[in-house]
Amino acid sequence: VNAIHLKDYIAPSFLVNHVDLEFILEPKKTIVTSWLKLTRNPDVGGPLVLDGDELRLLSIKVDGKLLETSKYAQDNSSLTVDGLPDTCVLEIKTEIDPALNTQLEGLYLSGGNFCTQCEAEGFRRITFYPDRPDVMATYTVTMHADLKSHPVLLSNGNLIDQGVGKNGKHWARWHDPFPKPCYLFALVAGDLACYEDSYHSGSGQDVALKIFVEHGNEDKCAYAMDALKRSMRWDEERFGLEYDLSIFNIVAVSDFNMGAMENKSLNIFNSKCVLASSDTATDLEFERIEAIVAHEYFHNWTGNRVTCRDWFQLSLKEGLTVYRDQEFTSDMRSAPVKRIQDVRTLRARQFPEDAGPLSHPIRPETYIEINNFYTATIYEKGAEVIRMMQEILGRDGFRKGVDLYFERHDNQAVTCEDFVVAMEDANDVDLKHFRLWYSQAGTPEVDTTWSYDEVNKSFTLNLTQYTPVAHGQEGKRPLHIPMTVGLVGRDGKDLPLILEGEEGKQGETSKTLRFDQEQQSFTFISVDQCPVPSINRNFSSPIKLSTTYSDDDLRFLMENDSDAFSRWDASQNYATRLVLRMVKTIQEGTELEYDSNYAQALARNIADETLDPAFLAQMLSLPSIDYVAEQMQVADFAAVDQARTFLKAGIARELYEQFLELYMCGKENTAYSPDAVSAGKRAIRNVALGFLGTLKNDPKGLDLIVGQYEVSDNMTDRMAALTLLASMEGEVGEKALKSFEQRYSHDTLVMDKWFAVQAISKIPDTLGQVKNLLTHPAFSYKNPNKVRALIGSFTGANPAKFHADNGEGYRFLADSIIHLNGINPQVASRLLSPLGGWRRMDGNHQKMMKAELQRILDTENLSKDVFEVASKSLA
Ligand code: HT7
Ligand code: ZN
Repeated sequence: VNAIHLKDYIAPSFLVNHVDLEFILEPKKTIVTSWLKLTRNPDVGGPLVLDGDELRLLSIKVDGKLLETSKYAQDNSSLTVDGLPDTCVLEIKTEIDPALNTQLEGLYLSGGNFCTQCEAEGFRRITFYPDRPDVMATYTVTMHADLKSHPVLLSNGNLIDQGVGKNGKHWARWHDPFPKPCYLFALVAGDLACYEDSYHSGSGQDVALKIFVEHGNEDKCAYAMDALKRSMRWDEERFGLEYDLSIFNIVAVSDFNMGAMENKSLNIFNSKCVLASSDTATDLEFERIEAIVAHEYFHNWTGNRVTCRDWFQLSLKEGLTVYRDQEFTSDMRSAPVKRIQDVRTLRARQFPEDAGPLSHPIRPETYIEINNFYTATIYEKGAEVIRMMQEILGRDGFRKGVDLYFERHDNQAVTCEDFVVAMEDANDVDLKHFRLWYSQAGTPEVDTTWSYDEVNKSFTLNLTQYTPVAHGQEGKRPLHIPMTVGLVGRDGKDLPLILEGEEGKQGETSKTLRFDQEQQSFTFISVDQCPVPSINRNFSSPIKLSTTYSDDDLRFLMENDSDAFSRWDASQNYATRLVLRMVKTIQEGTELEYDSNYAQALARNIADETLDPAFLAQMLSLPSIDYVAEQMQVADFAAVDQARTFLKAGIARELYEQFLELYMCGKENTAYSPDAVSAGKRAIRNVALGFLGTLKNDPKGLDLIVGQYEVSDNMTDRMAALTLLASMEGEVGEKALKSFEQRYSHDTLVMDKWFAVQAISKIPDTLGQVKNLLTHPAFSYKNPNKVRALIGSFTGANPAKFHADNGEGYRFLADSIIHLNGINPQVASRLLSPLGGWRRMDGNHQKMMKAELQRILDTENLSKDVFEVASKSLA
């Protein structure tokens, strides 16, 4: 299997100025004809090499003349044409079978509708083409289809002509005036309903907005549409970026490998990321829809107008666009809560990835299958790197850099380096050292100690950084880390900060230090009392921080830190500490003891009426089992689960009255609204209910849960109750699950929640239940949402069950991957990561996990996707 290397990049030998495409759409036999207007790239010699995958070549013509077979050569992944004139029109006719396409890459069918997915390398499954992002062309697309079964015909750009043909056929022609790489090409043909609106831009342009969905789902589009309009406005106001066409379409499909795709003016979405109503979507799903709609829309500039030179630069568009969507959500909702959620995701997904066998820098240097590199590192760590630049340059400086980036690179395919250079040039700064974040993998670990000098009234913070050797990368160097700190005085208020050497400056209360050596000390002067330092405020850098905080310090910060993120982080830190102490006790076989100090600090937060309920809900949410286990040398998921449950039940017992009151007082009699304030109120009530639910033999709590399940008028509350009930053995859980199934059996997206809630259940035989559900009529291996809901939730979100001592969780995952390898390799390989964590397990678990990885590798016809992840995981 061949690996691709960044160092081997060479520019394309031919450029494509314009593409004409014609599709005669039939489910089992679609004929695609392309006319490529080619020009030789004067800088590069060699023949024209086109990519192709699972295509049947019918004919090739050059400038209208049939090409003899001796003039071209074909293998199973390319078509090479030699001796072409420097400019010509190459006409290629191919045949494809969309009905057979279960990989969901290229042209495929979803619920009988034709749709495409071309990123990263799906266009080569439609026609022979230089399938690389640095070949940018304008497109004209003509499609013919059956009028009755496929009345809606869409592609990128503007509809320029359409008509009705013979034999019940019709056709449409679209033209996209913006040059684009082929990964942004899209086509949809189907029987779809349309939800319409319009947008009036700041400069006075009207844009027609349309969301196409399966008939019957029109009433679930309003929220996505509103999110789209707010995104368009926000991008104008925050970045001065306006939409550039008079039409913007979104199509929702049921079968989709990821969340959504930013094809120029024709975004295609997983229906899960569009459709929402109070009865079908939870608050978190509403929030996710808002963020994904925004993300795809923002790609119009960061990704489409300025795209990537090659796929090693993926974070150029993804990290930057994630950063933009995070900022959008912060502005739409609560900024601290958004930051907390993003850090939770980073710690849950990116940190383990960066510490494991698949660790890679945000600009990787090699890959086997690019689909495996749509990772938390490229996306989430990539966004953190952008955020650090904005922290270093300030908001205005960052904006100047972005402006210059667009001024220089509009309509170009560029590199991460080009982005950093624009930041430097616009601000006249040197980011040479900072660039290391692009090429060095691994999460830096920062150790801090501090001392207060009573006599000189000074406070010194000592920082040491170290990045562990990640897979394949030795010799880590210190990074340029922007470290935001504050000093909290005994009265709980921030002290003014004056750094030694900056005496003349007015004391701010938060300061971003430039920490760029292995060891550095920072001394603050005129500190009139011994403070508690608040370090890495707002998570100014994506690091693992190790401190010498006492329990008292953590409680103090939990109650006083003016930085909401650090206040929450102190709470997480403290709870993690407690759970780890209890794990030790469990492993030693001694009796667990409950420490009530943590609950008392939480109680003081509950009593603080100035706190936003959404933030309080975060304060009260304990760190996950995975997160705590991640802090151990040898992970023991069962013990962490037991200790965490013990702590949660202890807090519930101690703060029983407070939780009851939180639950009762938050009750609202108004109709459901998905806005952030209302969602925050539901969040805190459901957190309270979750605590009450941990108390066995508490009829009052159980009544509240059952009552909430039965009477709630929205999916957030119903799901919160069902999640608790599904983990209860016996009739009460079964009854609720049955009633939910009956109520929502007609709604495929809601049924995914029903699968997921059973897969994460704590009942003794969860795996048996999951296996039974594989034969449920609503389950299908061909639908990625179903696979992720049932198999992915069990293997990725139920660690205590997945790591069962008998190894049956591992066996189940390997069986599922082997089966899915033949259906959808992308989905199969994305399921693999839990097995890659074997190094952190004890010897017995290690052996079983490795055996399953080996069994996967021994499978015949293994896809590149699964091979790459499984082999790297085992290495
Ligand atoms: N840019 C999009 C990535 C994507 C994708 C990648 C591989 C295979 C299928 C895919 N579907 C979408 C989504 C985004 O980041 O906006
Ligand atoms: Zn994206």
